Amino acid sequence: MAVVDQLTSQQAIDLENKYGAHNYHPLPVVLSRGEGVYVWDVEGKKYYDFLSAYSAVNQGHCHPRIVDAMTEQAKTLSLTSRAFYNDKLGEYEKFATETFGFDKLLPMNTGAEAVETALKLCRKWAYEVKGIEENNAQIIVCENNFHGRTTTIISFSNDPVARKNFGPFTNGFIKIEYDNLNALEEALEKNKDVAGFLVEPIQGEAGVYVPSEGYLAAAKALCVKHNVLFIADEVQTGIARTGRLLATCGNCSCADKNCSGEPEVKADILILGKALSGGAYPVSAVMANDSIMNVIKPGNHGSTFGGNPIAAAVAVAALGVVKDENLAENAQRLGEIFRKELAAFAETNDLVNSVRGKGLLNAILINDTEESSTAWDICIKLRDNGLLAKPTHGNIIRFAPPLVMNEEQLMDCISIIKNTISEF
Ligand code: IF1
Repeated sequence: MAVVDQLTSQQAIDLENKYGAHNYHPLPVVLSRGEGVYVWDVEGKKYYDFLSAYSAVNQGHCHPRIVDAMTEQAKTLSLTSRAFYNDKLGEYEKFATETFGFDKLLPMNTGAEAVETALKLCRKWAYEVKGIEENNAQIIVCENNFHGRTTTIISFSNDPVARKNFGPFTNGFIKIEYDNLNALEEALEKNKDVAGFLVEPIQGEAGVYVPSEGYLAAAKALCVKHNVLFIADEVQTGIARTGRLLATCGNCSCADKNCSGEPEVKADILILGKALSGGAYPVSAVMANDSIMNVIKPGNHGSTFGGNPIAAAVAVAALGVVKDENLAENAQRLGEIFRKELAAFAETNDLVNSVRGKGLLNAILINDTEESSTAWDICIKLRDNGLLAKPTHGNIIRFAPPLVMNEEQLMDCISIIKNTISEF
């Protein structure tokens, strides 16, 4: 059988199982096309995508403006490496730093690489600006974090599945409870060598765990007091997902009237990935002001593909879509409808305990144990009914559709979700 023939779902699954490493356990659906909020499987069945590739496809699948920018640039110049300048990178860096309110940007490709970059930047700043003695810098992280898969990043994960038999690990991290200001204050007061505090504004993998109101602002204030860098991993929460351009608002240009936000939360080091490209291409970035970013000198850090012309053109288009289509506002408005509807449903349904989230990053808690297969079974039924979502742990289902969804589509999805769960 030639690989170019259209495979059935089962054939595609069999190929992956036989020839691919088994590092995932995908929901059994084989997708071959996407447009906006929809994806289609190889048999032509249409689904609402409620994962958005873990919030990478905020702008919707195959957004024409992003695809055009990518194909145009691919035909013109794809990669120069950073051994030479290219005519797209500077333009992108200007646009992105102005959008998010930072002096400088360091371009990378994946989220994990950007987190690594932020950690290196923070350590270097600690030694060269803050004056911590070399090799002593500590970075505070949170329990149940998810920041990626590299050896250093899993060094401070507490997920046994992600860590087991991958040691030895990297030192220099202090783990504290998330959403606990006392724990942060205590860690800062006990250790004079703290360089940074790395935090997700909402913990995604932990099950869309939204911290208490005011937590991030107070944490930032503690960091300021102790001359410690506040490092926001907005790989998942960033780029309009939570109803604002950033969950740590910064120079928010989301034009959102509800953006009382917590503007004083602005990160010292901001980490973006995923939706920075609208899911079209791996693009990640670290942003900071000069007093921090200028510790990085030629040769200190880099990447063959980081800042390549396609990535730059794609990111400019992807950020343009977020602005011009008011995706932050839309996520804010639809998110409120989604949570209101599902909270009301939870009142009447024994299987759904509660709904939580911000903007269009939401999750429902299923009334069963983490070891149960209930959430998985519901996701299979949702698939049959035309909506794709993935459980996180055994009893949480994450709902994160593309932000280009309209209200009518959302109401359609809400009835699919309610009807499916009612069938159980
Ligand atoms: C996988 C979760 C989501 C991230 C934050 C950095 C990264 C991620 C806050 C690394 C990546 C992903 C990767 C994906 C599963 C996933 C995930 F369930 F694990 F938590 F999105 F919800 N910081 N998140 O969420 O970015 O290197 O992957 O580009 O399979 O590992 P990356």
